[in-house]
Amino acid sequence: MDISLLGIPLEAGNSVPGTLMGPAALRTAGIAAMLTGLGHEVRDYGDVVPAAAPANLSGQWPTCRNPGEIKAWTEAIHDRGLDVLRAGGVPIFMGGDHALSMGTVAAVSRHCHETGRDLAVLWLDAHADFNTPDTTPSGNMHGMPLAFLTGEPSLAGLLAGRDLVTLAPEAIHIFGLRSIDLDERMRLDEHGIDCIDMRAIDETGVSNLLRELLAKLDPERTHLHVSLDVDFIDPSLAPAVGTTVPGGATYREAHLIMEMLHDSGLVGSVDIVELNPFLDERGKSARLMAELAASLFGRTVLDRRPRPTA
Ligand code: 5AB
Ligand code: MN
Ligand code: MN
Ligand code: MN
Repeated sequence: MDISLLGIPLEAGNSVPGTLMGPAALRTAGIAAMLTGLGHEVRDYGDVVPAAAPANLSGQWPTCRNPGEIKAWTEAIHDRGLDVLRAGGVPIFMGGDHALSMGTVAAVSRHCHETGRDLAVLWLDAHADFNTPDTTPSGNMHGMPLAFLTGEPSLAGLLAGRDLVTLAPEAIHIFGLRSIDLDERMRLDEHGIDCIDMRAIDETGVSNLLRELLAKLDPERTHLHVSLDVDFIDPSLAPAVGTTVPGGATYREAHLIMEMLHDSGLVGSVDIVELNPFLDERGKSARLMAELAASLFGRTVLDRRPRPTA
């Protein structure tokens, strides 16, 4: 398989500095070599560079932090992401905070529209990222990408001059939830978004829930975009994140999800977001995220055994 790496050193969408080092940490953890070792053709496209942020956008978005930067990044990520998608292969977008998904998923959505595929989005996250400038408790725009992508009018100006192919609420599956804001919860209900929280995972198990979800997708038409927020994983395993919430996915749950996604053959693009190496413990979160990427692209435990001779 052809895999494209694109670094997105964004940190304007959150309030803890350090996610700009995320792409470098994933590279240092050896993500490219791991994927190459599985037999894939890996091409690293380097990092997205945004245009200068337009000034004076705080008037348009008074409740948001760094709206000008986020607008400049969203446009640059969308344009570069689209180039990478059109070049073929499966992109891994390496972040960077989760506001980057406004650009990556917008690009994927446009690409699916152009190539006649149905887009489904699996959002692996402790949070729902469905706030708007009106509901945000923090002003941090990494809590808003799913609102933007579903066409929230107050955020539409973040992608000027390119038509956003909006996501239908039915296309979104949030998995791993354990921290939602009050107004955000009302919005999720209103839009009827599929939310699988940690209690459901505890009671039913990740394999049953994920199998059920994947069975609903048409294997002939679906492009599945996986957006993996580091805080989906339990903070004891992945401490390198500014928004830790206890009670996250275990090591085996996270790997099992990746293995099942690989087996489905549906994954067409991936975000790995929110990694903040400044908060890491001797690289363990970065290494875990790189290893999860390897599982997502076919690494299995059994493959390490010597092949039986014929
Ligand atoms: B993340 C919170 N809901 O809007 C907000 O890490 C947290 O991309 C958002 O999932 C977390 O500020 C955004 C309280
Ligand atoms: Mn997130
Ligand atoms: Mn999160
Ligand atoms: Mn986070």
